[in-house]
Amino acid sequence: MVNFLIFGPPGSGKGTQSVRLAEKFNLKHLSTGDMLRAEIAAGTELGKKMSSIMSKGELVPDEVVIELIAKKIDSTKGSAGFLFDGFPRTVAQTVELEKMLNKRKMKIDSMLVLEVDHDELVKRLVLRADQSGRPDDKDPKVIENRIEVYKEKTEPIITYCRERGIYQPVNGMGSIDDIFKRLSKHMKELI
Ligand code: B4P
Repeated sequence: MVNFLIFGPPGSGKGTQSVRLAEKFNLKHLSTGDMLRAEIAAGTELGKKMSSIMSKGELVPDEVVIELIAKKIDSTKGSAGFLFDGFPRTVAQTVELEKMLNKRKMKIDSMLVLEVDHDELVKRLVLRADQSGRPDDKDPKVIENRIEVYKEKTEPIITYCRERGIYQPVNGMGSIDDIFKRLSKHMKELI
């Protein structure tokens, strides 16, 4: 199994690229954002609790996403590996993910980091707000908060992964097809 993190600030294209990459390389795509939105849509107790945190652009508690991911890791069979999208988002989540994978004789093989200018991030999210109906895309202040939260709580994972030799920056500017080709090239080297 080969396991990838797809990483980057909100609006960098993680979700967009993950769907295509998972199909191309037969990877199991695990998006904690999608899992949390599914809980909200289903009206579960967890969804109700998490919805106000997410609509403010804050991170939900580490233990919540760790549990969601742990369940999926154990129930997945037949794929060439995992593509983690939007997880981990804190160093604590990264440490837990490593533990979960190590226990199952796996590791994080590569962290692909999409690099996108700030103005382009905001532009993409504002544009998406019209179609997605996501409360965290609708308010420009929430978008800015998500980017701030990323810098403060999520970006430190880059240093952590760089020290482990798995950090791979990728230019996330340009067309969706061009970025897909760049990401595919890096993934092919490992699969
Ligand atoms: P996510 O669902 O991960 O939301 P996101 O960061 O906005 O990324 P997303 O994948 O949706 O957007 P993308 O970059 O693909 O998280 C939502 C919330 O859930 C978080 O704020 C947090 O509250 C919570 N959460 C999730 N995981 C968590 C965790 N592990 N711990 C704690 N809390 C967690 O793309 C955005 C837009 O750009 C799209 O509309 C797309 O069409 C467009 N786009 C992409 N590439 C483009 C390109 N090249 N050109 C033009 N447009 C492009």
